[in-house]
Amino acid sequence: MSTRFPKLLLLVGSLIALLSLVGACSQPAALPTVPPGIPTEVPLLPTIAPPPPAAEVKIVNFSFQPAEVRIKPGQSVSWTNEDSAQHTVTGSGFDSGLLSKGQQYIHVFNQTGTFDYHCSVHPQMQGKVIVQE
Ligand SMILES: [Cu+2]
Repeated sequence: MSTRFPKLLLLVGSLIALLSLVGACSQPAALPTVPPGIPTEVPLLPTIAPPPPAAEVKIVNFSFQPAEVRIKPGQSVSWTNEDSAQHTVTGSGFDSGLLSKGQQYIHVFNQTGTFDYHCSVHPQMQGKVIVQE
């Protein structure tokens, strides 16, 4: 009996030591390992969403502002109608259709060149996209 007690004490002691060790190991894992605000998921594939437009044109007071923008091939231009009147962005190979107030049209230009466009409702409204390397 006198020899079992120290063994039992040793067993309990080592059990407590083991439990505190497990507790010490599992506790940091319960804490957030990534600071908030940093994305925890890294996409494996490149994101499908296109990059933001390289140039932004506003349609204001029956005009394209700015009337001329320069971008590189593969980049896009966005047009946002801020007039109450409907307008279009119509060029060779691209056409927004009627844009109401607040509507946006984005077109990607993959080839170099100068692309004139106009509004099909108001042909005096004209603009130009210059695509060059
Ligand atoms: Cu127009």
